[in-house]
Formats: sequence, C-alpha cells, structure tokens
Amino acid sequence: MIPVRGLAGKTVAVLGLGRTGLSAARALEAGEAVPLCWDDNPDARATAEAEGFVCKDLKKQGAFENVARLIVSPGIPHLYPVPNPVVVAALEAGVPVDNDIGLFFQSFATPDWNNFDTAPRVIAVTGSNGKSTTSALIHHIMETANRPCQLAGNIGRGVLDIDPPHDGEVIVLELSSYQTDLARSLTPDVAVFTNLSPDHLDRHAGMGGYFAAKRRLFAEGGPDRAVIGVDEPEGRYLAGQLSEGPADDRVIRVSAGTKLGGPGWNVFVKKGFLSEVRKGRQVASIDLREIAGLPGAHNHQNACAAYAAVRSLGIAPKVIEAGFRSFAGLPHRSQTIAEAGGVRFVNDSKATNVDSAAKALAAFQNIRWICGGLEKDGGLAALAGATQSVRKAYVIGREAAHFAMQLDVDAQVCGTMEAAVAAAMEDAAPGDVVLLAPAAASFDQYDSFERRGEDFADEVLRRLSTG
Ligand code: UMA
Ligand code: ADP
Repeated sequence: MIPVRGLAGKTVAVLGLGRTGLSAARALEAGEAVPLCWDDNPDARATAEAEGFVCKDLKKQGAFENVARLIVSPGIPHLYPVPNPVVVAALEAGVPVDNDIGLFFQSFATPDWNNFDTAPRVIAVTGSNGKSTTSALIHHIMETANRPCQLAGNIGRGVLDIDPPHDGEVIVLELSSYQTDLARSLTPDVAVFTNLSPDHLDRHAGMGGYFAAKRRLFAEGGPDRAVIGVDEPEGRYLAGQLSEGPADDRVIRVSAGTKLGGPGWNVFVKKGFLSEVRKGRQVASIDLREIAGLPGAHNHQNACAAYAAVRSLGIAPKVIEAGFRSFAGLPHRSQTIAEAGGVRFVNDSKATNVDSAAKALAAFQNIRWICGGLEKDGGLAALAGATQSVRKAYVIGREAAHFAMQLDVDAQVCGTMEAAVAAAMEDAAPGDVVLLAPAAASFDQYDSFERRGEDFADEVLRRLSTG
C-alpha cells in the first residue's frame, strides 16, 4: 500500500466504497488522515464499517465542515450526466474534489528515494481501447527484462494498493477517462495514448469532453515522454501540441498501418512488421504476424505503444520481441477458448463498444458473430463496413431485435447466450470462428463483461463436452 502523504490529521471524505474507495480509505488511514466514508449502497457501507471505517451521510447539511478533500470513485458521476449529490455538496462547501489517482501521485515519491540508484518511474496508459492489453504487455515485457514492475489502475487493482516501489521499479497504471478527468495530480514519467473512439459519452457530455479528460494525462504534469497513437485526428493533434516540431523526440508517434517518416521518433506496423525509426534511421524491426498473443491490427497498435513505452526506458528490442512472443494475452480480449472440428471459439467480451468490436471482427475470417447487449450512445453506424468477414450474426440482449435490425449482415435474434451459442455451433463449418464481440455493454443481462465472457466459455465448453 502507498500511505497517503500530506493529509495527516485531516478529515478526508471518501465517496464510493468499492475497490477504489476501500483502498483509498486504507491508504488515508495509513497516512494518518481520518477517512469519513459514504456509499449509496447500504451493503457497501456495511462492508466498510465491518473494517472499522466510519460512514456518514455526506449529503446531510454541514457534512463537509472541516473536511479537507473529497475522494470520488470513478464509477460515480462528478459532473455529467448529473453529479452525485455528495459531489454537489462538497463543491458548494468549497471542498476540493479529487480521486485515488491524485492521492497516488501526491504520495508516491518518498525521501527514501534519495538512497536509490534509479528513481521509480510511472508509465500511465490511457485511450479508448487497448489500455488493458497495452498495460499488461508493458508489465510483461518489464518482467521479461527482469526489471521490478507492478501493474494497477483501471485494470482492476486500486493504484494505492501497490507495494511501495523498490529501487528502479516501474509502475504501470491503466487509467480510464473517469480517472484522468478528476485527478488533481497527474505526473507520470511516460504517458501513453492508444487511440480515441466514442465511449462513455454520457459521462463527458460528448466527444470533446471525453478527449479533454484523456488529454489531461499529458497536459497536467508534462511527462518526460509521450507515446501517442496517431491513427486518429485527436492523436495527431495531441502529438502536435506536445512537441516543438517533427524532430522533438519527447513525443514517440505510433501507428498501426501508416509508415511514419520524418526526423522524430516513430514506431509503426506495416504489413505485419513493427519498425522503430529514429532520426530517419531504422533502429529495429519485429515480425508480428505469427505472434499468437497479439492477433489483428488492433493488437499490433498495442504492441507499438508498449514497444515505444519500454524503449523509452532503455529496454532492448530483442528483449521486447521475447516479451511479445511469451505474452499470453488477457482473458476476454481476442482469447481463444477452444478449437474443435476445425472451428475456433474466441471470447472478446471486452469489445463493449463499436470500435473495439470492429477491430475484433477485422482480426478473423469466416465469423459466426455473437453480439448485442446494452447499446452505447452513438449507435451502431460505425460497424457498417466492418462486417465483411461475418457469415452471420447471433444477437443477444434484452433489445436483441432492435440491435439485429441495425446490422448490415444476416442476423438471428437469439436473446440469450445459451441460444446464441447453440445456433452458432449448429451453423459453424470447419474454418469458421465463433466470435463473441458484443459491441455493447453487458449490464442488461450480466453484472460485468467478465461474467458475459465466462457464460460464453461455459456454454461452448459444455456443448463441446456433451458432443
Ligand atoms: N456508487 C455510489 N453511488 C453511485 C454509483 C456508485 O455510491 O452513484 C458506489 C457503488 O455502490 C459501489 C462503488 O460506488 O460500492 C463502486 O465504485 P466504482 O464503480 O468506481 O467501482 P470500483 O470498484 O471502485 O472500481 C473502479 C473502476 N470502475 C469503474 O470505473 C466503473 C474499475 O474499472 C477499476 O478497475 C477499479 O476502480 C480500480 O481502479 C472497471 C471499469 O469498468 C474495470 N472501468 C471502466 C471501463 O474500463 O470501461 C471505466
Ligand atoms: P481497454 O482496457 O482500453 O478497454 P482492452 O485491451 O481491454 O482495452 O481491449 C478492449 C477491447 O478492445 C477488446 O475487445 C479488444 O479486442 C479491443 N481492442 C484491443 N486493443 C485495441 C485497439 N488498439 N484498438 C481497438 N480495439 C482494441
């Protein structure tokens, strides 16, 4: 745990008592601050109280008297579409609003570091898609290089839960737009922007607010090195804004399809080969085509981003290539769960938005596509043109009929995962891929994308085992 520094003796309100809130409360206590907790769910309050934390309704008049700061969990709206009433109360009382990421950056460096040979460093990864894969890949490469490394953030471990860093350790943080939007301190050494496509628009009042939230990671602290995916206009804009000119190698531009030239530092993939080009000279090249853990152009983009991030810390290309080869991938992202009778079954339940599903569809041929769920703002229009490899769609979700109507492929309304897997397996021929890539959130039928992916895998394995 990282004890929170700078708030000893102060009362700090904590809103939300899930993974973030509980870890923040513990870290505040370890730093001798006094956490005052609240969660709108009584069960979550009971769990916190059982651990000895004091809960108090922070919506009540006067609740913010003598409170130094409010720490808000990422899943709780602080501004859009409607701010949580506790946030409103804090702002009315003039109390600064922050989150665990802000506490982390204010507390991470300690006087012990004066005895270290190499100060610990933070690589922070944001973007619409590929954050978890890129973060996990960076972590895996550092392990391959025998360098101490920890992984935390949106990937599932509260940032304040990490162990105090060792000499030379690297901390990899996956940060969502919810997290970068609110943090009062954001000072990574290396910041990575994978890509941008519409997601979470309700929480950011549209695309401009969403990009602005991600941009804070680069603009607030000024990282030593920024790794920027330049396949979208926003990435190109950001890279341009952060650099003095094309030769400024504080910005490493990455692309999953465009050969990048010029005098700067570039990493790109063309025809399945990753190239690093610096000052106009090719420094290294890696063949990604047969790397099982990184299938498809979208994973090649993640490979470029991870490559650039660890190169900026001096890791050798050969070590990075070994890391790519031994990377197993993450569950629920382009994950092959079975192969039988010439049919491959792939779980990409994490394709919760249209862009990630389109990328998953582009990575395979002859697809029996299981899709549907809770549709996101922006609709399904961006899927048009992404479905050339789809033989048929099998649509799940409470609004399956409406979802199916919007697709430009032959679609069967199945409703449940059980029915969709049964129909897809019935139709599948050798050479086909049965792919779960929903292009929608899971919350209409499941409590998480993980549960949805597990349900898919269970259904597939159950049917395969019963012949
Ligand atoms: N709550 C309220 N009032 C509300 C809403 C929620 O009190 O109006 C309470 C809930 O009752 C619950 C708590 O808030 O007890 C949950 O807080 P949370 O939703 O922020 O969840 P955490 O458990 O703290 O997990 C969060 C991230 N969740 C979200 O951003 C929604 C996790 O990312 C992250 O792994 C974790 O912090 C550690 O950093 C998950 C996620 O879905 C994986 N992220 C989104 C994504 O990837 O698309 C952004
Ligand atoms: P995030 O953490 O940003 O949600 P993940 O690595 O968990 O990203 O991948 C989420 C989904 O997006 C998966 O379904 C995966 O197939 C898809 N995906 C992964 N990397 C990319 C990328 N670079 N561009 C677009 N989609 C991607």
